[in-house]
Amino acid sequence: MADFLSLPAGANVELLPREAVKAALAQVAAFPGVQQDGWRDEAEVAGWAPLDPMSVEDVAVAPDTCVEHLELHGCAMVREVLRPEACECLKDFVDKELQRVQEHLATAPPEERRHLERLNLGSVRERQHRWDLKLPLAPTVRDALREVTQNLEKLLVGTVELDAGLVELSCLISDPSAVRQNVHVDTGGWKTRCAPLLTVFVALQEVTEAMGPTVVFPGTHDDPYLQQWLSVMPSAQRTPEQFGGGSLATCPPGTALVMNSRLLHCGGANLLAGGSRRRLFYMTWQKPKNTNHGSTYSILDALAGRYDLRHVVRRTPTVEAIAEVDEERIALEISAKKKDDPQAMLDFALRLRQEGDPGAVEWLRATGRKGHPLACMHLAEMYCLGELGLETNYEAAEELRKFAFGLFSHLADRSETKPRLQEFLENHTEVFRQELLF
Ligand SMILES: O=C(O)CCC(=O)C(=O)O
Repeated sequence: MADFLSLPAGANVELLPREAVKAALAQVAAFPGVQQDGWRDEAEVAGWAPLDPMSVEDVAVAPDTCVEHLELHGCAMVREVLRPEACECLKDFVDKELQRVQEHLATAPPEERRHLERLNLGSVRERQHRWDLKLPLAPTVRDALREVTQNLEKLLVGTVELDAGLVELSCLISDPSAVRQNVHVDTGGWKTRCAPLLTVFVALQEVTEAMGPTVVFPGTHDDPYLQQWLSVMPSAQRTPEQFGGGSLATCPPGTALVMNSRLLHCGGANLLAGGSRRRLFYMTWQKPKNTNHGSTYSILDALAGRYDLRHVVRRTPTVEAIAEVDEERIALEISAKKKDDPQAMLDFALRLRQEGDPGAVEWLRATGRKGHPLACMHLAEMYCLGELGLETNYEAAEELRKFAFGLFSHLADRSETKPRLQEFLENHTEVFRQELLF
């Protein structure tokens, strides 16, 4: 039993590659077609189209209406959150910073490249001609962060609360020839009690149709059926047409697109004919004690865990970091969020569990998918106790327990006759059929 508490030495951390799990899942579960218009009807009832822009004054004088709009549609546009001069300054800063990072990468020795890349660039989908540039808190960035946040203060406080943590600070850049992304969500979490993240994208120049604006699917953040369907759909099939076309977030410079992280969306194709560089400065806020697993968490390590909404909106001469932080916890969070070390992920998940954060369920599931038997055992225990939003379910607990033991034996088995991973998964379909690790 003592051996069982850790991953066997030499275990492959990509033990349960997503594709293999999905293949196993597809064999046991049949998903009916999506009701393409189901969520759009709701949007029409509101009478105020989802992407009809609000003004900064609307946010200040009628915050409740603006929060309701955001909660109903999962997105909202707000005009003039960043002044034109500030957009210009940040745009120049971003271009220079991207060039600096690219030059650095081009001259770095191959063994350092991967590390440098991870440090400075987020893992954006469809990387050709598209970058996710993590931003330092240089004065231009800091001032823009504060200006946007102050202008949206009541909308943010009304959704993620004043103590929300800053978990992303970055800029999406796409150049002509960038292809459209597949439709995706930034975080799942629809089966847990974990609140979604809130992302604010700010256009630093006009965004025209030819530049491949963000395409959003209003109302989809709240549709578990659709989210479940998306999670097993092959990426290539996730086209905007599959989900009813979507709405294009074209806009003048300085406009914010505020978005729930569970909303279906994608970056559009930046066309060679008529397109030009599109830069979206963005920040993501996390409601306290709601640590999602899915996000790419694009923020420089030096800034992670050190800024919250309360400090950023404060009318002080500069944006101050949180005075007292737990350095050890920040280090653990950074290492877990790289998502390549199942032990760090497990340690972080257990920390979240201790803190009463329902995100623990997502982190344990993700660590279980990485093949860590102990993550499955903790989940089993949480199903027994009905903890952090999970309903007590002894059958689920038993399936997870059996899976954990099976997994451990499979990992520990060094014999020639050991079944292939796919075979092992096929013999343990119940855990997938019941979606206990998703
Ligand atoms: O480029 C955009 O407009 C959105 C990008 C995005 O959704 C992503 O990279 O996850």
